[in-house]
Amino acid sequence: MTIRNPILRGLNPDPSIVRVGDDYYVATSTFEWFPGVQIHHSRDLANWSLAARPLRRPSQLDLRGNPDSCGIWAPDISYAGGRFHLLYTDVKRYGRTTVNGDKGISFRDFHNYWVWSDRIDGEWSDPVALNSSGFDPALFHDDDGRSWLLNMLWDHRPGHQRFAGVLLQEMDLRTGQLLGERKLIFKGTPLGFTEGPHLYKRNGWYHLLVAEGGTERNHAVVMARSRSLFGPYEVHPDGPVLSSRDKPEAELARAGHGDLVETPSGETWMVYLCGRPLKGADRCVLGRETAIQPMRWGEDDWLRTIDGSGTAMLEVSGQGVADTCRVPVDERHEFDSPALPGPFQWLRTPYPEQLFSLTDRPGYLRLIGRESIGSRFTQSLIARRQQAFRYTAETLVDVSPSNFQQAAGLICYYNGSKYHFLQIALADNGERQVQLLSAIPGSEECGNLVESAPAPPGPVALRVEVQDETARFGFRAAETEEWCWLRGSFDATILSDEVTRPGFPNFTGAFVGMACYDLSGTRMPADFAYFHYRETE
Ligand code: 6LW
Repeated sequence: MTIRNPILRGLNPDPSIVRVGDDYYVATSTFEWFPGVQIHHSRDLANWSLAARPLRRPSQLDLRGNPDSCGIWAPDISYAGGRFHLLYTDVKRYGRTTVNGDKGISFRDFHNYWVWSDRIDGEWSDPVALNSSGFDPALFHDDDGRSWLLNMLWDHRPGHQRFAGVLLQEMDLRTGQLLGERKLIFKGTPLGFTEGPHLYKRNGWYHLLVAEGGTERNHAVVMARSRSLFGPYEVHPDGPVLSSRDKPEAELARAGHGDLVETPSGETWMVYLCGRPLKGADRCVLGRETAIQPMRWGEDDWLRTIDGSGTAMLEVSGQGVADTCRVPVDERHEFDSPALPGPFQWLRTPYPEQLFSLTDRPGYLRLIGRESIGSRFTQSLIARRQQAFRYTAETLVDVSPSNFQQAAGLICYYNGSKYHFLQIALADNGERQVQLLSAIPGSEECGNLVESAPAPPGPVALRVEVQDETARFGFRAAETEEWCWLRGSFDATILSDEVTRPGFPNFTGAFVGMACYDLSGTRMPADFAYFHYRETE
């Protein structure tokens, strides 16, 4: 059987993996999207399905106010003492990256938490706050029964190395209390940007695995080892264990941020994040995705890729029976159940009832018009990840704006400064129009009205067709078959990690879904009869 990477197409970075018996679980970042953290399950490392989104309750998480691409970073999943343990960072402030290498103060706010559950799909505990010294927390359960918290250290001071290395501190696994002093056990290699630490013990060696080089094209998995938990750690003699930094033609670019798992037969596999830039634009519209490949331990007790080249592998042979034909996703949701279908998420708030209802009008997803597109608080936007370079998405919306401050429709969204929104709104003459708003970083902060056309009466079907770099938008009356296409095509690659205002993070990948706003504050309803997402590659 052949596994084709990425195993989680268009789904999320910073993977952490754990095996319990014959079940594997991978946890990934969800940023400002709610619920927090995504956990996928597999029994053969090839076929994966969504198993849980653990952070759902207001007592667990509130992302209102979090900046774009902040929120939940790099969860770490482990199993000890008969429980699943999940650590994660809630990033409240990103500040600016070192634009032009500026050496000013770099204040950022990272809060690390621990939650646990007896079952992966059970109710996870309320979070215990651990520390705020840096991001990417992880647990190491030593064979003496003690557990240790790792995280990268952030140094905000002018003229200091911002990625200041890896901290270690003992943690009481019953209470989450941190014990003793924190120790800096590794300062990183000249690649810099040391983050994503994980620890493993094998043959009396403590093996430290980190991400370095930054999450763009220089990303790498780096390892070091020591006979002592507290170091000193000797860096792998071959350099990065896995990276695409020197392989510009690699189909899996940006390879880094890994984690290891051992199979029941004793094989070691690594999950890691990667990016697949669009050929024509060198932009990752699918964001960073999760890949996996087998590794091998040498006689010298160092880990390497199977061929020792450190290359991220597009196809790997493994166990089990995989759907290697990789059936493109074709999902039509009719919203005929009181539960939001699995692929959909919303933004920031732990109170989804303020944004939508699946019961107010049975058979419809009712969005409640709230704040503007891009609001960091209460924005009615329900969407799913774009998971392929070519797809169509279609919905049918029944909405009657009564003033120019209200609109609803279909949205291709990355963040508040990067989206295409095909909305139904009122023109100055009071007639309903189909309008396309596009927000492009570096142009007008919140976007421009780039196209409009009279809307047909009654419910309106809205459609987007994305073919690699280009998107086109259409609409029709509910009872007709003929699509009316807006003039021209639009740049789909805006919705990528690489297009940005200087110095801001872009970590989420692109989404497609439904949105509604009502700036007049009367909470206008917009009823969506279905959402059909179909991949065409
Ligand atoms: C994550 C860090 C990283 O916490 O990006 O690529 C951050 N690595 O390890 C957000 O995804």
